[in-house]
Amino acid sequence: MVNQLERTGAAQTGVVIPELDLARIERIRQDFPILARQVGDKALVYLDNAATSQKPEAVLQAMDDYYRRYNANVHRGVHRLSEEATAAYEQARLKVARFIHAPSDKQIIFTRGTTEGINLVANTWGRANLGPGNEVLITEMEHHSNIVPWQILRDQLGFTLRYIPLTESGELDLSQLDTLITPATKLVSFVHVSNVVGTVNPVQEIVAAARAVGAKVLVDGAQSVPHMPVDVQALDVDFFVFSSHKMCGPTGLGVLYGKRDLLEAMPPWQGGGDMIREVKMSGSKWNTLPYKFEAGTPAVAEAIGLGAAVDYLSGLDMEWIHDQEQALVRYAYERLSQIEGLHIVGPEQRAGLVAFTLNDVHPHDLSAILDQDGIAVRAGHHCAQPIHDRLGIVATARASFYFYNTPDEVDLLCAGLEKAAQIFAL
Ligand code: 7TS
Repeated sequence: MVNQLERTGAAQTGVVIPELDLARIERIRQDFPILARQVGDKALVYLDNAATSQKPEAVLQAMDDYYRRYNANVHRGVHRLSEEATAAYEQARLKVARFIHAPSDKQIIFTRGTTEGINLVANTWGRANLGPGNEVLITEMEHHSNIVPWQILRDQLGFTLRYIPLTESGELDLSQLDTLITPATKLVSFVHVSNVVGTVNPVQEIVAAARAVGAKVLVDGAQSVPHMPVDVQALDVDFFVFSSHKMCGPTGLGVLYGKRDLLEAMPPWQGGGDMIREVKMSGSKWNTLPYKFEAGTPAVAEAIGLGAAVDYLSGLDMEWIHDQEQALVRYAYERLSQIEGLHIVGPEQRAGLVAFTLNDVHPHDLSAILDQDGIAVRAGHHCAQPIHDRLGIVATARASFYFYNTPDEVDLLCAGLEKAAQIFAL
């Protein structure tokens, strides 16, 4: 198999980024079987990590081991396999709690993903607390998963949905925050890190404004938890949601963290096995946290996989991951800025992703041309149409990085884009 670094060769460009530990990155790449694959006759250059990350051997093995050695349902049987499965499932919950500094694993609810976490809060806390005269405040840079559930609920319950606007540079315009957050505001729900402009939002500032009027805060951490240390207690948020598959874990699983008193007071959402303490024909009593919100057989293998992913990321160290990505995205920003006709959306100070347009080439065409060189980027509106509307563009192409990406891959991306610009200039 061709060694990615040799093939693309930092030496070719002579790029030296002192903050990047290329030797360690090269070792880390060996942990990800998929990074060795070819796309056609080209080595894969995977730059679509905001959509989903790749999975290290440790995660694949943990899930394989569960299915091969102790596959059983959890919280049910008293047989050995079920006890082992239950222990591993609950151990994963504990690992996640520690990873985001939650005070207790009882406050970690396993969901299907970020999307389901937001829908859960909307359908339980939202239905119990929102109505005419109330306001929910979101932002113009939300992923559809933090817009549509609130629109559906607004249409049913009659509250008002408002948006924090964006500045021209793609940051939240907080200058009007005191007129946007009023005593009518019951919830402020916003993204920690934008999946389009890469803006890192000032959670604490918004939390302080929300607290001043007694509003609750939900933060969408889908693009932050995989890439930086997150402490939900330091952020002082009421709800925090994220997805396993963007942080080296499997698909089909996510996490909702909530403050204990809120979760205790919230009614359940889905009914079924595991979420009850007692069922009579006349009615039922709910189970304790976190099971009240986990109806039915949970995603056991996936939780065990996420536990392994958390161990893997912690082993690398989240500070280190963040620093590496920051160094890489600064380099990418600089290189991309030099390409004629290329327009980057969003601020210079950003998380590890860059969305852009190139002249008037459609991003899907760009993506198709890059794919011929084995380069995977995403094109489209990235499930965030309102921010594209706000920025006056229909679609962008987006390169999103993770700790296993290299400057050579950035160089290949730039070479591919220059080639695309030439093709479309003809
Ligand atoms: N919130 C943000 C900020 C996201 O980036 C995404 C997924 C979601 C929520 C939804 O996560 P899910 O796991 O429930 O689907 N974002 C992307 C993306 O940028 N490209 O593909 C998926």
